[in-house]
Amino acid sequence: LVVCSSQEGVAPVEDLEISTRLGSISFPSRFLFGAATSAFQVEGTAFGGRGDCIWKTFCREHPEKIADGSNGDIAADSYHRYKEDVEILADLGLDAYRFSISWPRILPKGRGAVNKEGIQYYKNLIDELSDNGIEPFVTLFHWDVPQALEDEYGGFLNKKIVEDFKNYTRICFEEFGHKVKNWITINEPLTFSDLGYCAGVHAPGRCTPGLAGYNCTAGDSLREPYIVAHNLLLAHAEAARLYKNEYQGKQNGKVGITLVSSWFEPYDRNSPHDLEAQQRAIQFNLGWFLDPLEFGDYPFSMRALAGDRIPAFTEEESKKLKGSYDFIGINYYTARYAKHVPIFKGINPQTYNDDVHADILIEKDGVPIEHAEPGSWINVYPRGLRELLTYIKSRYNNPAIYITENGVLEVDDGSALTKATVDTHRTEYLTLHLHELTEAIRREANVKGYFTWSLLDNFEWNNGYTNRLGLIYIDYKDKTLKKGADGEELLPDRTRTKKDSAQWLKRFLSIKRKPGMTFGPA
Ligand code: PSG
Repeated sequence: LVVCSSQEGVAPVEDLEISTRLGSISFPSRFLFGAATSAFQVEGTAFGGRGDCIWKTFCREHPEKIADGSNGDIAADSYHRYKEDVEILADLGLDAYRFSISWPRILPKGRGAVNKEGIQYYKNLIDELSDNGIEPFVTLFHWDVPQALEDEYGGFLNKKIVEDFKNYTRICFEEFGHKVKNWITINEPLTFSDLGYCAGVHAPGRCTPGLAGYNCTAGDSLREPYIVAHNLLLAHAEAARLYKNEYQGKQNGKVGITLVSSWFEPYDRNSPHDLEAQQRAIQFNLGWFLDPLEFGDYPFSMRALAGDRIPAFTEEESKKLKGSYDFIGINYYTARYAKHVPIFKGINPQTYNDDVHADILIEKDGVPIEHAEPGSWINVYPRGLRELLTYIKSRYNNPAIYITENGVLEVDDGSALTKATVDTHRTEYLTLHLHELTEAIRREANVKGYFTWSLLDNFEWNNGYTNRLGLIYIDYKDKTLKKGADGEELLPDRTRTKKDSAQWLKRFLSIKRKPGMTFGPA
C-alpha cells in the first residue's frame, strides 16, 4: 500500500490528485458517510431544563482532573446552534449524523417526570436532519448518567440501572422512533468502565484508593470495571430486546451497540507468547463485549484470568444477549503493541488490566508503533482498521458494521495552535483510513457506513477543550455575547469554521457522487 508509507501526506485541497487516487477506491452502493458527536460534548448542559449528570458533577468537583479545568456548560452550544450543525452536514454532502440523546435532558431525575423542552429539542434536530435528507444515527447512552441515579444506587455499579435505562429508551423509541431508523444503545462500554472505574480519570472518577499513580477516594479497580461492563451489557440487551419486540415491527429500524477497540500487534512477531498476548489483548478489549453479544458469554481467556471477579451471566441473561443486535458500531483510532507478561506464582494484580497479562505499549525499542501528533495518543495506524474488521468478520460471523468513530486530534493548549484550520494531518488520516476500509470491504467485511469523529471540536472529556477532533473549528476564545435565537438569553459565541479537512471531505464526497455511482440512503 503505497499511500500508507508516504511521508508527504496527501495533496493539498486544491489539488485533484487526492480525489483521483481515492476515485479508484469504491464503496458499496448505499454506503453511508457521516460525522459523529455526543450530547455532553457538544450541546452545552446549561440550557433547556436538563438534569445533572455524572460528567457535570465530575467537572465541578474535580476541575484538577480536566486538563484545562473546563466543563460542558456551553461546549459547542449545539443546543442553540443545531440548525447550523445540520447546515454544515448538508453542505459537506454527508448522508448521516450520529449524535446522542442525553438521558438527563429527557429525564432530569433519570426516571419519572419528562422534560418536554428536551423532547422538543431532539424533535427539532431530527426534523431538521430529515428536511435536509440526513439520516439520524442516535446513540442512547454516551456516558451522561443522570446524577440522581448515581446518587440513589451507584449508577452502573447497580443492576437496578438496567430497568431505568430500559424505561428511558422506551420514551425515545416512542417519541422519536417514527423518524429514527438506526439506534445505538451504548457508546464504548469499554472506555466507560475502564476510564471511569479503573483509571478514575473519567466520571465518576473511581479507582482503588492509594494505588500508586492513581488518584481516587473510592472505588475498586480490580472488580468495578467488570461489574459496570456487565451491567452495561445487560442494559443494552434489555433495550435492544424492547426495540425488537415492541417497535421494530412497526417502525422498521435497526438497533446496535458501539464498541471501541484499538488494534494490537505482537511486540515480537517471532514470539509465540507475544502472539498469544496479542490475542488476549483483542479479547479483553473487543471480545469482552462482542463475545457476549455473539456467543452469550465472556471470552474464555477472561473467565480464566479474572476468575470470580468477573460476574457470570444467568442462562436467561446469556440468551437475551446472544444476537441482541442488528449491527455493530466500531470506533477505531489507533494501535498498540501487546507484549506477554508471564504468570508467576503468587502474582498480585493491582487493577483488572493486569488480568490480560500483556503490556500494552506504544513503542518498541524507543520507536513508536507509528507517528502521532505531538501530545496525542492517536498513533496513525490505518492498517489496524482493516485488521480489526477482518478479525471481526472471521471470528464473529461477519456482522453488519458501521464505523461509528474514526478520527485524529490536534493539541491546543492555548499557545501551540497557530493554524487552527490547517489540518493536513486530518485529511491524511481520513484518506488512509478510508483506503484501508475499502480493503476490508474488498475482503468481504460487511461494512455499511463510516462516521468520522467528530463533526465539531468539542469537550474532549478529561482533556477538556485542549484536544480538537473536529472537521469544524470552534473558537472558544471568542467570548462575545450575543442575543440567542429566542431573543432572551445572552449566549457566548461559538462560531463554526470549516477546517481544510472539511473542505477536502466535501470535495471527496462530491466526486463520489458523480453519475454512475449510487450513494446515500435509498
Ligand atoms: C478512548 C480510547 C480509545 C478510543 C476512543 C476513546 N482508544 O484507546 O482507542 S473515547 C471515544 C469517545 C468519544 C471521544 C473520542 C475521542 O466515544 O466521546 O471524544 O473517542 O477520544
